Amino acid sequence: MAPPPPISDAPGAPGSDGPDPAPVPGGWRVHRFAEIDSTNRFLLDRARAGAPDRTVAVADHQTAGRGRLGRTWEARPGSSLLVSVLLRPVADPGRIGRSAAAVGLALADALAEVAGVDARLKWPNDLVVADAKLAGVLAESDLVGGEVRAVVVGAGCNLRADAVPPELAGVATACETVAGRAPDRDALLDAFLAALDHHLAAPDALADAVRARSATLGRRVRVDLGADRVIEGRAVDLADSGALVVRSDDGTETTVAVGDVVHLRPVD
Ligand code: BT5
Repeated sequence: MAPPPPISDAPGAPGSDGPDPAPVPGGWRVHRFAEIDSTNRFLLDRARAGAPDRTVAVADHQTAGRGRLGRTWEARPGSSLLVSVLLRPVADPGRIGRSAAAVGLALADALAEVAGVDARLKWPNDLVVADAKLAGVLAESDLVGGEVRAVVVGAGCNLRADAVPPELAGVATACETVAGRAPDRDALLDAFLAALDHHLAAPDALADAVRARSATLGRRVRVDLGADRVIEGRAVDLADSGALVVRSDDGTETTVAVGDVVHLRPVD
């Protein structure tokens, strides 16, 4: 029997927002775009229109890539992996955080396998190499009357060195910079979707896998909670929900569900 085609070769509606493409192994339906505003925006609209679990969008370029909290994601055309996945069903409230964790972990697995890059997970949703940001993950949801109908998780990962916006040189990095060359984007996408399939099938193993790859656990951190609230202390645990537990110097433990973290001591 012939082996299944790689996911990246799937007949895939290039640049299309027509019907969802036929599924490939793993059940992924991959929409491909040369250019789009945001793959997350596209999949949230598809989600509201009833698109199925495991619909995927990949773009060479985004003109309005989204970060968290209204921030933007920027990358030159063709320099990055820009991918979003739509996940259903989402009955339990912890699912959004877990979906984001599964995506971050799957991307880290794929980077190790295909690019020879050892990326760590910086809470809540970054992939870093020696504290420089290699990739960012953004989870958004389709909420109807307080009920989560679908989660869309997007990841932007810098492959070529020119993916890094010039103003972020020094705080961000790319595969080409850390490994000497940029991996093939479609090979990385295939490995990412295969790894995501694996993590989604084993949700009970997810929290420990995230802890094992965490760049944040054990570190001294400053957490910006928004509204001028900042705490400082040691990151002592990751709750199964994905929340970060920070122990301040006076021993108080705070469980942080949403926030931005600064790692205060350099990596060993
Ligand atoms: C993130 O937000 O890191 C989530 C980024 C998710 C992007 C993907 S691309 C595919 C999908 N479709 C979308 O529209 N979005 C997702 P946050 O933690 O808020 O970080 C945003 C910040 O990262 C920006 O304010 C910049 O400082 C920085 N940044 C922007 N572009 C970057 C890049 N190429 N490399 C490293 N850092 C970058």
